[in-house]
Amino acid sequence: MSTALQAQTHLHRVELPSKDYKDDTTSFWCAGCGHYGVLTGLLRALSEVGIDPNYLVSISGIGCSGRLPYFVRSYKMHTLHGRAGPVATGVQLARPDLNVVITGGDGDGFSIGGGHMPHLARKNINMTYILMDNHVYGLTKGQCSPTSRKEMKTPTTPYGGVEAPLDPVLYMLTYGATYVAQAFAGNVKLASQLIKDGMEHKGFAFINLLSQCPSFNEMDTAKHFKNATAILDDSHDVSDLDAAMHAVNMARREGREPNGLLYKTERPTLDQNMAELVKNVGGHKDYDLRKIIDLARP
Ligand SMILES: Cc1ncc(C[n+]2csc(CCOP(=O)(O)OP(=O)(O)O)c2C)c(N)n1
Repeated sequence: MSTALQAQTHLHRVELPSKDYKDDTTSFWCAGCGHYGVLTGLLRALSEVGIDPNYLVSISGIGCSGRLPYFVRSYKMHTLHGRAGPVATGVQLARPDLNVVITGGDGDGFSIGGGHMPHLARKNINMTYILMDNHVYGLTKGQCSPTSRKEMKTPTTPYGGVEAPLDPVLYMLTYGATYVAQAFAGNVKLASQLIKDGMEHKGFAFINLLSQCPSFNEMDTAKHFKNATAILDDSHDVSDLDAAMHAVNMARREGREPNGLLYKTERPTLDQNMAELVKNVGGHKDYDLRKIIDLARP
């Protein structure tokens, strides 16, 4: 693998303290919401990587989580429910020099937006996706989400659920994400470290942050997520996909949540593959769609 693929060589960097990445807009989540931890972790990571806010684009769908871009000093787009992925893909392909970060909820990413997730991962679109996973629909007041525990009672499942929850990290490992990590949002040190590494990773970086919803999820409290934490130790081989899946399955079997970097690999990103294709068909100036279609013919 060429060294060009190994790091985000193009990142525009500055030196700013994390407080300077905070937008003037006052954050307005409920008291005790885990999403505050995600925001603090992100602001710290931005400062540690030294991302130039002029080259940062923060994109979300709809949800309490969807408000996050308001609070970050960056270009920002609060898009449609579940559609942050396609919008962010367009931004990234049009301007590969920008640093694109998606933040969104478990409903946004894995219910209505679930059809987009495999494609962001398999195409290896160069961006950081932070899932703010509170196991519930927060904004619309507590309906069950695809990551809700079966035994949870909600306005849409008053007797408890009848569907098994899905596992975002197992899905992203299977879909081909090149960086997959998870942490409890209250562990801001680990969360910011994983976000930082994800931003420096060239490719699609997915970070699942377990975030308590004190208003609508009485089961998955901060205490629960903290107690369920199983930190991956140094013996875990992050280059081994089977080991990553095994680590998740083993932790789950014990009712725990693996925390740390699960998997990391390198392969060309979609914008690199497209640039290569354009080069092969005669350069950008002579860009000819017919030639591309001819090349694609069997
Ligand atoms: C097309 C469409 N369908 C449904 C909704 C209603 N809606 C808004 S946010 C949301 C789910 C929010 O849950 P989640 O994505 O998990 O984020 P959270 O609020 O928990 O952070 C829903 C169903 C909508 N805004 N647009």
